[in-house]
Amino acid sequence: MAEIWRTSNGISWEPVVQYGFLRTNGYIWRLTVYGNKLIAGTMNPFTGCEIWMSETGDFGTFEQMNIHGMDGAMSLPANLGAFIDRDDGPIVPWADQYGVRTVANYQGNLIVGTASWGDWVDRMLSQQTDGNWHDLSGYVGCEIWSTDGTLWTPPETVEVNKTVWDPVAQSWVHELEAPLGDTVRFRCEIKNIGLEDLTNIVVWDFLSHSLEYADDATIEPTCNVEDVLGFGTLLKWDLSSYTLTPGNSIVIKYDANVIEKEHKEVNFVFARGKCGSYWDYEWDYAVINPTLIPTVTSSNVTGVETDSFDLSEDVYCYAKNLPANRWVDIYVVKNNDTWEEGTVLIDVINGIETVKTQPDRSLQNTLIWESTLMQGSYDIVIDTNQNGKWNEGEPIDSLATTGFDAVPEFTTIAIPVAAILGLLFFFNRRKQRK
Ligand SMILES: [Ca+2]
Ligand SMILES: [Ca+2]
Ligand SMILES: [Ca+2]
Repeated sequence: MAEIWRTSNGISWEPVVQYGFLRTNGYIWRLTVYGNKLIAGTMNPFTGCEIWMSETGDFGTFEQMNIHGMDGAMSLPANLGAFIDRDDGPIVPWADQYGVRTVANYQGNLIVGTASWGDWVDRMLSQQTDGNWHDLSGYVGCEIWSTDGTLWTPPETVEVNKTVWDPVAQSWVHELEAPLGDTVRFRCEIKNIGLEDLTNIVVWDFLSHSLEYADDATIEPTCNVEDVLGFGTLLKWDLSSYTLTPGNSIVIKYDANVIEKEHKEVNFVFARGKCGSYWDYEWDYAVINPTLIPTVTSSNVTGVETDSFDLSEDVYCYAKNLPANRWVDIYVVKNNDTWEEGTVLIDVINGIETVKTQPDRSLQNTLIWESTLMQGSYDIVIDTNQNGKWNEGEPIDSLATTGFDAVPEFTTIAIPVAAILGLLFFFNRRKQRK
């Protein structure tokens, strides 16, 4: 995000603005002096240009003096695909005035000329989409604004909070580790913290492609679900039938399945509304970290990891990091060290165990094979999605080695060995007698 630095000798520099004023300001597009104030005009294609001023130029002294996008207007209906030269994807409202393009100090007034991008997108898309003219420029164009420099403070209107349910901590959190195959529950709260009614509310929630919407949101009307060019899913709730009085909230909860595990996922929610005559927006995000690796471990009756069992022993197993509160099937299969996606599971004792995982994602010590065992080498598989096949991410004890061995007991091997030793002893004695 954009920064402003200053120096008094051209050698040593210090920052006076960092992180784009903590908003989505990508450029400081214009700097000027007006009165005794330092004025910074930004480019902010997401929510509209901003103008900040400081009377000293010191770090932390800048204050916003305009409404984002000059009047908060976000009426440009742009396809998300426009960002990658395509004319598809969900339509999102974009800031009409995205940048402070030029400034002048004229007759005591600060004059600002803005930039708008409808025409640019039209021309870009026209080239890329067989001359199709989308007429975004028909909605908006650049503007000139003038101010006497009175500081304008944006009112507080919307507050957005996005969290995800942590089944272990039993609380709503902003970041969660979740295993592949898990179902996570999101909560989006949109609160009116302003002094007037909040209307025209629209909520956009972006799920990246590692997450799959479970179509169970706790609000009416249902959301519009759109694919975002293979990057994920955009859930859009048009809540214009709601009027949110000051201090009140709308809460949307919904489930999503974790279907990929490669990336840390940042899931955004944006809410826009009109408070009195002022259009405002706010956003928040929750992070899903699909890094917990599920495991299953062969164990004995006391829950101690065991890899070798007498034929007269019972075999147990325990597991960790499974999807919470989920019915799963446990298979004991012949040892396999070259597992492939979709391998059919054949239980050696024809009696799979179907059990429910704990809220903390564990599976307590569970009896999976009652004696007498058959001699051999085995794997234990937890079929998390109960489809009778092994799927990527389902735990195995163990993938590339033997899960556990069932071996004859000491007494049954001991007798033949003692007999052989006895015979050798017998023959030796006979030899000596000769
Ligand atoms: Ca194996
Ligand atoms: Ca499976
Ligand atoms: Ca084992």
